[in-house]
Amino acid sequence: MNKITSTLLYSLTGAAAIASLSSCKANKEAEPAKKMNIIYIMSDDHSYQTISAYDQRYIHTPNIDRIGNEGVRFTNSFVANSISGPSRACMLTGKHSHTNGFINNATTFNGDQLTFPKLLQQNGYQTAMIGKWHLVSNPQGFDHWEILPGQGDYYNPTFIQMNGERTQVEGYATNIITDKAIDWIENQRDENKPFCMLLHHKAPHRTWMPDTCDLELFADKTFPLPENFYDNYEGRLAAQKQKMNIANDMEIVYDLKMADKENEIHSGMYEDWGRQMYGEGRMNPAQKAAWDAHYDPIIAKFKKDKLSGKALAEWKFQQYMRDYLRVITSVDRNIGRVLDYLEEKGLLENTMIVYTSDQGFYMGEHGWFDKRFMYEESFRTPLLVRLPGGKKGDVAELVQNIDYAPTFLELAGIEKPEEMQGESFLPLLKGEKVPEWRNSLYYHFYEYPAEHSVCRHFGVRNERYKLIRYYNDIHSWELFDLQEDPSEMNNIYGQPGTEEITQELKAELKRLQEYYDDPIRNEVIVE
Ligand code: SGN
Ligand code: CA
Repeated sequence: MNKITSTLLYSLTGAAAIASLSSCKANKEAEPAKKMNIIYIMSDDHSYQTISAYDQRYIHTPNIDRIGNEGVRFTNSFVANSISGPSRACMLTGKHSHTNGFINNATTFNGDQLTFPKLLQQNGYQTAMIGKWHLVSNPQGFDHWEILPGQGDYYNPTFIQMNGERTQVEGYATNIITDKAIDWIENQRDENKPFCMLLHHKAPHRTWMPDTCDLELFADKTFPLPENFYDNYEGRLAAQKQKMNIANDMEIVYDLKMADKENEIHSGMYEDWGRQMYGEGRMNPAQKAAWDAHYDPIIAKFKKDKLSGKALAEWKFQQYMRDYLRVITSVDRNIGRVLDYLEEKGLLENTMIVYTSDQGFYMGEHGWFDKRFMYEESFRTPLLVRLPGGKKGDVAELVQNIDYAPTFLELAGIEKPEEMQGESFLPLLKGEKVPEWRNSLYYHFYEYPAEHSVCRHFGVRNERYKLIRYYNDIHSWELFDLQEDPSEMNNIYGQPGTEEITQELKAELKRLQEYYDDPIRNEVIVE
C-alpha cells in the first residue's frame, strides 16, 4: 500500500481503518487496533501571547498553529504552580504539587512515585524523554532519555545520557533536541510498539539566546507596549514586592547581552555570567563571530545613547521582545521539522501531538518578565492538541496540567490510578460534551523567599472570578472580576457589593483544598 492510500484510509476512519487493515490479512486472526503514539512537545516559558494561534500581535508561528488548526485549541488552559520543576512534576504525576512533593525548583523529584510514562511503559509503550527535565533526580519510566543538566545551555549544550555520561553537542539546543527526537523515532525505537516521546525544549527560557540564523529577525520592529506596562501595583501588595520588572530587574549585560568588549557596561549581579556566556565561554568561533556581528553595533549604539528612565525601560522591552521572538522562531521552525517528518513517514495519522509550555510568561504586562503569579499571563499556558480523528476547533473548558497524565493514559486504554488528581480531557478532544466538567481551578505557588520575590499564594479561579490568598510574610487577599478587569489591575477584595461572591469563592477554595487534600488548609485558614 502506498503512502497516499494509507493516508487516505487513516484519515477517513482513523483507528477503525487501522484495525480493518490488519484484519485484511488472510487466514490470520484479527489484530487489535494499534495504539495511538504520543508526542508531547513542551517548551519552557512560552507565552500564549507569542503563538499566533492565540494572539496575532507579535509573531506568526505557522507550525505550532498547525497543531491547533488540525486539532484543538484550548482557550482556557492553566497550570497548577507556575514554575518549571513543579509544573513538570504535576504533568508527569497528574497530581498537585503538595501531593507529588515537588513544590519548588529547589526540591528533588521523588521518581519512585507513579507517573504516566511508567504506566505507558508497563502497558506496552516505548517511552522516550529528550531535552529539559529539571527534576534533579534521574528520569524513570523511559526506555530512552537524554536530558539537559538543570536549565541547560542554548549553545553547544551538554546532555546527560542514561549511563550517566555527559556529552557536549555542538550546535543550538532547539535544533539538537529536535534532531535527537527525530533520530530516536527513526532509528532507535521498536516499530512494533506504540511510542510516547516527551520532546522538551529549553527555549525560550531566560536569557532568550537566539540561534545565529535568527539574530537579524525583528531588528526593525517596534512592538507596542502593553497597556499596563507602567502598572503601579496599587492595591496588590505582593506585586509591589516582586523583582521581575523589566525596568528594574532585567539586566543589561546578562539579559540583554550588552557584554561590551571594553568592559565598560556594568549591570546587576548576573553580569559575570553574562560576560562568560556571551564571551568565549560556550560559543565556537563561528557562533561567536555571528553573535558579535549582531550585538556589537547594538552595544555601540546603547553606549552612545545613554538612555535613562522610561526611554531605557522601553528600550529594554524592545530588546527583550526581539530576542524572545527570535528564540520562538526557532522553536516553531523545529516543530515544523517534526510535523514534516511525521507526515513523510505516515505517522501523523496515528500520533497524538501536544504542544504546551511549562507555564505562561509575561511579555511586559504589569511591566514584567518571568511567571510565578496566579495572574492570567503566567497561570495560563498554551495548549494545542492534534488527535487524529478527533475534534477540530476550540475547547473552552477549564483544563490544567494535572490533566495531561490522565488524558495520555485514557488514550492508551489504561485506567486512571486513584492517586491521580487530574481528569482526562480525552472526551473533550473527541468533541464530546462533558456536563460534569469542573468549573473551578485550584492553584498554589510556593517558591519564596527566592529569585524574583513572588510571595507564596494559593487561590481559586472560575470562569469569571479569581480569588488569591497570599501568605507566609504578606497576608493579603485579592479578588478580580476577569470580565470587567481582564488585566487584573483592580483588586476588588473587601469592596462593598463583593461580599456574596467573596463568600462563594472562599467556600469553593475550601472545598478544593479539601478535595485535593492540601495541608496548607490547616495552617492558613480560609475564612
Ligand atoms: C532561573 C532564572 C529565573 C527563573 C528561574 C525559574 N534565572 O533561576 O529568572 O525564574 O530560572 O525558571 S537565571 O539567571 O538562571 O536565568 S523555570 O522556568 O526554570 O522555573
Ligand atoms: Ca519555565
